[in-house]
Amino acid sequence: KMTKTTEIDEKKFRWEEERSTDGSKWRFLEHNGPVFAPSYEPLPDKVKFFYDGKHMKLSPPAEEVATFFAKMLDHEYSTKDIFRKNFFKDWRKEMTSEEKSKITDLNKCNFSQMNDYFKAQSEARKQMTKEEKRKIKEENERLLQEYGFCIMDNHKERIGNFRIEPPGLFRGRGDHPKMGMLKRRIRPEDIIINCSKDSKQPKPPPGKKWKEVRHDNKVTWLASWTENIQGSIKYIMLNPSSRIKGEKDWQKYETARRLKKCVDRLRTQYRDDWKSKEMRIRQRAVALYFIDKLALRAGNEKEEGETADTVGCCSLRVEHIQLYPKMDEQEFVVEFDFLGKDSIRYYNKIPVEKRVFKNLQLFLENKQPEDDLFDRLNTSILNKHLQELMDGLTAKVFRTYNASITLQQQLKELTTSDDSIPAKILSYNRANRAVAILCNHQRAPPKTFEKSMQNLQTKIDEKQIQLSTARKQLKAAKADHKASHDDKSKKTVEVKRKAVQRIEEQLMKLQVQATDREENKQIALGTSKLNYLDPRISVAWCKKYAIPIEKIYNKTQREKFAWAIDMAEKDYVF
Ligand SMILES: *[C@@H]1O[C@H](CO)[C@@H](O)[C@H](O)[C@H]1NC(C)=O
Ligand SMILES: *[C@@H]1O[C@H](CO)[C@@H](O)[C@H](O)[C@H]1NC(C)=O
Ligand SMILES: *[C@@H]1O[C@H](CO)[C@@H](O)[C@H](O)[C@H]1NC(C)=O
Ligand SMILES: *[C@@H]1O[C@H](CO)[C@@H](O)[C@H](O)[C@H]1NC(C)=O
Ligand SMILES: CC(=O)N[C@H]1CO[C@H](CO)[C@@H](O)[C@@H]1O
Repeated sequence: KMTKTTEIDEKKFRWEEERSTDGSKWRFLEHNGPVFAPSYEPLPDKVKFFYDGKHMKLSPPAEEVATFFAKMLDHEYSTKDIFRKNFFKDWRKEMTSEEKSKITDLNKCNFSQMNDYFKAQSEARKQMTKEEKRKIKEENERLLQEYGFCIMDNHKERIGNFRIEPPGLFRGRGDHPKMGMLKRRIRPEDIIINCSKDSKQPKPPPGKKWKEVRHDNKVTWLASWTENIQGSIKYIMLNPSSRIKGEKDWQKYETARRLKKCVDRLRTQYRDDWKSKEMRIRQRAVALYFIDKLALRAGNEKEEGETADTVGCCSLRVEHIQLYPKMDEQEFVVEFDFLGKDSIRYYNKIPVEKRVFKNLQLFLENKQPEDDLFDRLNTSILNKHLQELMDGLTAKVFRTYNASITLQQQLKELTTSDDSIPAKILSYNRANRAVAILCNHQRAPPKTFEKSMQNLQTKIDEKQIQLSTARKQLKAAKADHKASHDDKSKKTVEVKRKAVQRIEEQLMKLQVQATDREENKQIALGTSKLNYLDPRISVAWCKKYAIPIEKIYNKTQREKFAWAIDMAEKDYVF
């Protein structure tokens, strides 16, 4: 078992930053080595090889190489002179001296039983039962989990090609002069391992040794060997997509997690700044409060002016807010109404702290509706200030932080362990919706909304009729059993009871789906899911409640979040 990612400490995190300056590619590399091709299983005795018309039992090494040729009998290669010549030469090297002296002419070899045998086997594979297929899938999954990942610095990374190719006959492109040569089996003794000194080094198979173990952090290969045909060096490397793609995403959420650690300090500071003697500092502090509390955008200088009249926090104008010393039962209420990014209306009424309210009144003094609310502030000033507060901090980090922490809290609040899977997924979507509302990710109801709701309702109605029929049948069966008390009627009762149960479950699923769709009418879940929610929270939730990940992430999303899915920690806390 590998060291758990969470155990990799802060030190290694700092290495990450140093590493770019000293030319090394990594500071820590741990993996379990390659997966070797399964060893050769001799053919059953009934599968015979004939030389010059006579049966001959081959030694296992010679037989193995013979099977490579036998498998290719139907292929054009096996008729080509160079291929046959190269094969025969290499095959003879694997033979015992007795075999060598007997087998001198490839044309006298009869591989047809072997060929038939492999054809039958491949037929059988196509006819495999579900159970057999499942077993194979499980075994592949086990290998993937054990060998398919490495830890490079503080990342768990997918390895591209951790399985070593099985031996066989070299084909090459076109009329390659080496075609037909034996591509040797790669053994542990051929493998150079590259990993870090302080990692758990991969173990060679029992009784075997690696050729060498190196610790070269200037390269990203995990293992290498020299293949025998061309003499070229082969490498086991990381899956190219995982690191480059995942790293930026991962970093974004790590930054948000760093904000979590220092947000209290920032809050204390901006509250102090509300009392500053300097107007520019007060404005900055109130803007920061909005960004923190309302997940407002800073306001993108580029977008403003050019496109529609959209604003962000720094570019709010007097006309965009209304102050109410008292509204309904609440004091110091601010009403926001403006067009935000992508011309989506932002409308919100929230009570604010008294000092914020007083400051806003001050900012509004002697101003016209079209004047800037924060006349001493612009986006670059605010962003610069954020940078000073915390490395990498932007308004977006506040959104990411608030969205992720809200999802985590909501999931905890809404999920009930005894719920069915559909009910749990409804809870998940509700938690996701809470975040989308927070981020103001609204949408117009889709055009097809009414129609698809109607379709769903029809299905529900049909299911309900089906259910009442099934219940009647169950009742009748029970009555029948009461009268006769025989085994047959008892069985019928059981069958009918199961049917009722099944239909009830189906009905529940449809009803949950309808609720979900209705609640989702005007909210776009995709944006927050893709951009603001630390996927590790969702992955951990799925793990914890045994929900298949496919239920919450579709294929594209699963690819984007592969880095988080691979890490899959049940007790991950944002
Ligand atoms: C090869 O052996 C099979 C029997 O296993 C036989 O039917 C076939 O005729 C043989 N082929 C040749 C070319 O001798
Ligand atoms: C996130 O935003 C909401 C809504 O504005 C706010 O009430 C809440 O305090 C924020 N949560 C955190 C942890 O910052
Ligand atoms: C923001 O304000 C600062 C200081 O007043 C000024 O130097 C800078 O040019 C302004 N930036 C923009 C984009 O308006
Ligand atoms: C997955 O969902 C997103 C919305 O979040 C959508 O844009 C995308 O097309 C979906 N992809 C697939 C393969 O269904
Ligand atoms: C797989 C492998 O061996 N990778 C590198 C390990 O380190 C040596 C140098 O020490 C490199 O030459 C290898 O390419």
